Amino acid sequence: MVHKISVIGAGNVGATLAQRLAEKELSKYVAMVDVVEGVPQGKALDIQESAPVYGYDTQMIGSNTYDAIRDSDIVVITAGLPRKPGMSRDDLLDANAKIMTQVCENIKKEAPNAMVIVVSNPLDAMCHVALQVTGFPHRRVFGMAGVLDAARFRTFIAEALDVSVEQVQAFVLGGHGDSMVPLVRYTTIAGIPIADLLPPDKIEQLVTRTRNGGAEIVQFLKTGSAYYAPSASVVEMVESIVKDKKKILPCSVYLSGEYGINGLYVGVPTKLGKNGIEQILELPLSDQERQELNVSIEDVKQNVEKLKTMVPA
Ligand code: NAI
Ligand code: 2OP
Repeated sequence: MVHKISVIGAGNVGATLAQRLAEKELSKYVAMVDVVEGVPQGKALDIQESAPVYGYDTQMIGSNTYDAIRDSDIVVITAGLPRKPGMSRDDLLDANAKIMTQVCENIKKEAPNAMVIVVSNPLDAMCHVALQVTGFPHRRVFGMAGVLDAARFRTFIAEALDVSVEQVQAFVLGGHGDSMVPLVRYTTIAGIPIADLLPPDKIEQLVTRTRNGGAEIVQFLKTGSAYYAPSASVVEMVESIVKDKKKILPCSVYLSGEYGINGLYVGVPTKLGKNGIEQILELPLSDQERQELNVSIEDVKQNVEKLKTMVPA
């Protein structure tokens, strides 16, 4: 157990995440900060009052000011706008870059030793803002997306084969956008390659559904985007750090030459432990996978280029 985990943004993802963290007792304190007065306080109290029934001793803090996150071990950023039907994640760039800048200035001041997990979209570009504003080492600033995208791919595969989702392993590379790259060749069911169990056209359908997984939920909800699977995905990352499990998880990380990419946040397999990103794993890619990754990288690069005109260096 660590001392404190803080969640910035007490909206759908942030509050659900705070609840899940509290229930797992991964830290003594879970703090939530939001700009809307009363919301983090009310949600924190509500989660606290579930503790006697559910059985946990995590202490909840809700606040509109950043002294609440002082000395956090981990800070998760979920502050920002979610997309609405018809919007892409990239449409959030301008507004969320400004929110992210303000949030990260406060994290730098109040929790200078924290690990920062970015959730706000567009994810990979927001990681750049977080790195630039905090000035923290690369291993302490990374983003959640691949765990969620892989979880969606795993869900659809398990459904198609009518097998336990626990036995489906999958990896999704690249940026958290429509051009993400579900890696079919590295996807297995109880160790059996998916290509041995499903025909190519069915696999292609599942890949497409995964790429559109976020939009599928937005179409249903209409007023916001997914939050149950996203918050569960952050918990898997936090747990790997807190318990030093060293799980291999896809995270958006700053690449310095890996996969031939320099100075860009992209989703790749990483080892996640008590020091944050402890290793970046370089998988051999086929020509087609490489091509698809290049398309995804270009999309991330375009957002980062746009950021340079918005966020002061
Ligand atoms: P939401 O609208 O329910 O919650 C966002 C919260 O941020 C609101 O409570 C709002 O008051 C707060 N906020 C706004 N400006 C703030 C500031 N300056 N400081 C502190 N709090 C501030 O949205 P939701 O559904 O929780 O999504 C949050 C973000 O996470 C969105 O950008 C969404 O696109 C992204 N997301 C990313 C995922 C991923 O896989 N990386 C998955 C799901 C959501
Ligand atoms: C998702 O994939 C909105 O990025 C978020 O659901």
